[in-house]
Amino acid sequence: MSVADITRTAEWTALKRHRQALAKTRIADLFKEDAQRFQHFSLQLDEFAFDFSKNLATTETMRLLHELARTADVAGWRDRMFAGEHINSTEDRAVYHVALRNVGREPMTVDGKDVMPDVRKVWEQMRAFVTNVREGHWHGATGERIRTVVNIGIGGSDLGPAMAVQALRPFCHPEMTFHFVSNVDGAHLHAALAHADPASTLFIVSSKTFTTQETLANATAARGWLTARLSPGAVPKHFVAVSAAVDKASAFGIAPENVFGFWDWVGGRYSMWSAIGLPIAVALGWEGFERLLAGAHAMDQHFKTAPAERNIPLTMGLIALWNIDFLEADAYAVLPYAQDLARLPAYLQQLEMESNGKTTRRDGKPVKCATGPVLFGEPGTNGQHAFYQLIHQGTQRVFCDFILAARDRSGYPDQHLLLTANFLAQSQALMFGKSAAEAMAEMRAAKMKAGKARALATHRSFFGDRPSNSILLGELDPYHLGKLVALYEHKTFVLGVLWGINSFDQWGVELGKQLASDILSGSGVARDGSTAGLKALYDAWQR
Ligand code: G6Q
Repeated sequence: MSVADITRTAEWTALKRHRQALAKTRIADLFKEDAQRFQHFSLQLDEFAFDFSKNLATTETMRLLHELARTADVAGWRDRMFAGEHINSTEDRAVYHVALRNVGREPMTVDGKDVMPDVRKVWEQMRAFVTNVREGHWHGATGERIRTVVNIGIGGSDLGPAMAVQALRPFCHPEMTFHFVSNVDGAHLHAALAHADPASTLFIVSSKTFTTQETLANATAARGWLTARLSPGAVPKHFVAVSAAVDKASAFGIAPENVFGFWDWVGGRYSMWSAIGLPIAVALGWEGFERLLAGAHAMDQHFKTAPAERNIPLTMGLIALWNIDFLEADAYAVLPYAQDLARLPAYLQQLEMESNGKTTRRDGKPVKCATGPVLFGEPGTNGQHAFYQLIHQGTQRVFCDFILAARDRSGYPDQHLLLTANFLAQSQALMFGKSAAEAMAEMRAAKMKAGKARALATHRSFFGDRPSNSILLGELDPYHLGKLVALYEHKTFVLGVLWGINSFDQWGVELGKQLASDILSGSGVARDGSTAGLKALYDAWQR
């Protein structure tokens, strides 16, 4: 089993000491010392490369980090996850999303039961449904085929499918439109339905519990919209559900055969591989969805079997820990150089911040080191013209992941060359920076007067030495997206094990939900002056 407090281990102390020894070393120096640094500090899994060479990490750093991983028993925890043990201790559940993409034939058991027959049964149900809808055999109440799909869900029942359908846009059914409605703000539903034709619209209500306030409110409003335009009897032809609570979905008016099930061993933010991925499967077709699962499965197999020093999720987790706890990074930017990955940072925000944004260890004691950082991001090159300024010259230390697909499907190859040049240039700029002397020399070479150049030199200098990883995919297709997302999942898990926290619960989101109920019922408003004052203004402004 893992140690309770990782910061009290000899390996942690050795890393602290090692960090001091590197105090005067810059990342760029490491490239001068080792002409083969890229080969030594990058890992590959087919057409998937993870380059961590632009980090302040030496062979000794990696040796010490791997020692730490052994002490924390990362491999043991990984094996317990793959064995279906109840590693989600506070909810007493297995963490078994890896079974959902087990495209091999081996059984996978939870509590002594092979879950694969049930998983395959839902795959068959999904496959039949997806084919019917895509080929126009599923008819709405007036006999129309389905052209618009509206997924209603929130959090884990929204972010994965919304991210993946956008990421895989070139692979989606060309004559169908997909909307994802999550926010309880009616504006979100309104925007989705503004141009929708009820006769050809299908709603997928996605909720593991079928009790989530936002989802039920949106689903009820959508049902009202549909029945007002068609008829109350139209509901079964226009609503299906994805839920672990079949009875509750049936009570809503959804035929039990149109409820796609999943299980309590699937955590919300790890659920896009389950029936929660139904909109992805409708968009891509069943084979495309299977490719997504196969890509994730390939990463699972790699995580499970690759030796520690060649293991991509383990290495990525260790490098993140090094940046967060030893190099004191303040934040973490995920920067996809792919417009279609625009929702990836939001997806990863939930994955990483809900999983590892915690201060209590598994043993109930407080953690003694920094845990999950603030994660943010936007596609490059847009981010370059917005927040990269702070990453280059701000006082906050941000470590970055740059992501690019080598082959492009946009049909604009010249633009892909520009995109690629920017992807490569940004991590280079972060590493090298520019000294005031270099800035001065540049300005003087451009014939600027010495006084003006001197005044501007510090403004135009960059610290450099900012760490980053680069991830290069062969192509942004279902298979590679599966690998990419599974990589981030396992890296998040590795970090949780190292910090000694449970990455699979989310008690921190409960309090706000409770207070919203109190406020809705009126009892919570007078609890503090600010709330009471705001509510009084709100009421006054209704008139
Ligand atoms: C994720 C969380 C959370 C959850 C939503 C939706 O890990 O559990 O984001 O997915 O609260 O819950 P339901 O699917 O039950 O509506």
